[in-house]
Amino acid sequence: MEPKKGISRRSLLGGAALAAPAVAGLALTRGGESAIADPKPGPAHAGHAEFPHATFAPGRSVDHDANGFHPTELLRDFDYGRTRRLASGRVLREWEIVAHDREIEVAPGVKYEAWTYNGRVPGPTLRAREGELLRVRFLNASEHPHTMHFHGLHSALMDGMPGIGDNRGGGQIDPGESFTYEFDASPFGLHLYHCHVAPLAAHIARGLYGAFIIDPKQGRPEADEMVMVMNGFDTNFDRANEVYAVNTVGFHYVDEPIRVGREEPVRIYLVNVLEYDVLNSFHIHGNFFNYFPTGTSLQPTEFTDTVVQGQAQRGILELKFPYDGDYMFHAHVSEFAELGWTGFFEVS
Ligand SMILES: [Cu+2]
Repeated sequence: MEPKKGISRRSLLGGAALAAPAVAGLALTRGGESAIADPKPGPAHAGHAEFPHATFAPGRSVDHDANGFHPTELLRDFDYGRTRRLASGRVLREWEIVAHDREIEVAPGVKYEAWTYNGRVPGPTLRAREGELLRVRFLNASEHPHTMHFHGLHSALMDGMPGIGDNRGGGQIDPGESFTYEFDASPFGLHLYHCHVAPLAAHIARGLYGAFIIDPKQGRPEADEMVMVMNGFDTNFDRANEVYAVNTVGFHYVDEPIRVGREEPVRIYLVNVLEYDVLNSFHIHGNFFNYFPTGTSLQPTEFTDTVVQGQAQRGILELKFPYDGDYMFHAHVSEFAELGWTGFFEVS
């Protein structure tokens, strides 16, 4: 299908994102119209924009305030909800999630008509502890029908599937409707939630997803914890992504490297929600990590520097950085890396 707008995956891959960031904006144009970058060269940018692989638009960043969320803050932002103890002694944990339609900027100058949970993409990282009772009140303030489909153990009525439980208020949640999902926090591990209304690819790709962490009863060892949701954006709706990222904004962690301490334990909750591509991956430079697939065992299965995930696969990475310096992390699908899925750790 012919792209509707001036940006295409092919034109981006042939452009400055790969090889010529000094020509600010020029190679990112197609048919003479500016696609992503402003042709005005910007001021020298903080972070790593000077690296030759760099960024979509040197000197420019997205308007995080307008987006209403910031990928650097979102990285370590865990939503524990509200808790109270039931008469049985069990902890009840509750959240309120509202679906909104909202335009977001996924690369400098590239706007995307997203559908969001609580106004952000990815949605809030919901975090609970194994064995708790969880309640998620979902209000659909979008113009489209949606649901919240959680990965985990629960009854069919709580599955967020259109056609199941509609007569009891669940199933598909139409605009203006609400529903409260209730289920046990089980099993411990790293999970996710997403909308399950058809066409599914479109509802997920628009931004309706988030990470869902269930901590084991005994917890995990102290660490600098962060969430990385690997995603992408089909900005011209041709069922191929133009922008790839972790936590939505392409090259954000190149512009603002993730600061970590040398020899400090780091734990990454890595989730792949990417639509329209079969596989995604994570690779780190100059280091190795222990990998816990789905986080459902406390024993790692692999000590590696690269992991591959299909859609909805996820896993926990634990590592330490033994040396100071800047360490790249990126998809080891080179094409994704060159379209935004690249970042840096800054170790000191
Ligand atoms: Cu939806």
